[in-house]
Amino acid sequence: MKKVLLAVSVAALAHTAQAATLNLYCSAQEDWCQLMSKTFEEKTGINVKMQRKSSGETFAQIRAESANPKGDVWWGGTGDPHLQAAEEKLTAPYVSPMRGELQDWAISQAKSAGDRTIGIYSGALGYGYNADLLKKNNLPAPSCWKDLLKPEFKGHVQIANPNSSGTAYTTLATMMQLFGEGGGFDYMKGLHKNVNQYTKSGSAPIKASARGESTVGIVFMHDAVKQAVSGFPIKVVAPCEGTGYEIGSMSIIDGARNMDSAKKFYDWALSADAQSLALQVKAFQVPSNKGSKTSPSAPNLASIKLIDYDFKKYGSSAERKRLLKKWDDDVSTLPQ
Ligand code: S7P
Repeated sequence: MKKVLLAVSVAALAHTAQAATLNLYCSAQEDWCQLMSKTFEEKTGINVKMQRKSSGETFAQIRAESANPKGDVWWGGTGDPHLQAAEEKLTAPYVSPMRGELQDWAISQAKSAGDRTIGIYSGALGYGYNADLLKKNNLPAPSCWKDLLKPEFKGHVQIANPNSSGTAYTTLATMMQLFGEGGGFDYMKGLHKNVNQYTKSGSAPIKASARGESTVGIVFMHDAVKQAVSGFPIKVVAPCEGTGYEIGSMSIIDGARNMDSAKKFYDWALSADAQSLALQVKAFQVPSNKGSKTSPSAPNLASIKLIDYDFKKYGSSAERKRLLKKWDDDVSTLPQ
């Protein structure tokens, strides 16, 4: 009898252990996604299954799986697609007890989305260039967005595809806000002439610059700083006309199968300890928890000319669809 009871309790324990799982969709940089997963797993014993995909790709996956959700939490990636997911009710409302520790901009992001998402970090868009390649090609040092349209930069600029990448969608939306819709699309068309490749991931262009494969990479400035502090000859530019920024976000997926694990991860990911892990992988975004550690290498947002980014407009599903279609039809099809 004792043996039977023991077997039953061992089976019950195994079942509990199996049930403690978290399916994490991660849209920040790969090494940060891995560190967050591993640390959470060590702290809680919850088994984390993590998939890293760019922001636009993750959004498309969550939408495609909405009848039978497979993910529990979407952590990281630009805020616009998180807002679009909230609007389409693909993500679930949740008010974390950690909210009181956050910056106002992170809470505003939550409030504007009916608590279906929240800000976890912030960062300004810009670009970086390989100073050695610039010199080798006799190119003038760029300091403005418009410098990247100069004919001598033909074949020297890399940016991601805005359909898959949140970084590139932020760039598209930033040009609309800096130069107006007509001027913004003219800018994207001019840039297209100089682009050597549209990558899937937003940070890939600056990695290519670091490796000496391409001169300029349009990315979030913190992604360029990461390459510079890693010893590559990358110079970071905050464009003279001003620039857009992101509120990197986190959301719980509506219908998450592991809701308890999802809430545990969500609360932990908002803590100062979890957010301070970023520095271990040279992730220099501005953290949303006021008590998190920051680095002197991180771009100082207060010293950058930031636009008043319209998250409501550019975070709406209809506007994203419209802009991406126009980019697909009018820009990506042009000869280079
Ligand atoms: O690498 C960090 C980061 O720039 O990546 C996120 C980005 O959206 C993910 O890449 P995609 O552009 O490919 O979507 C940003 O949120 C984050 O700051």
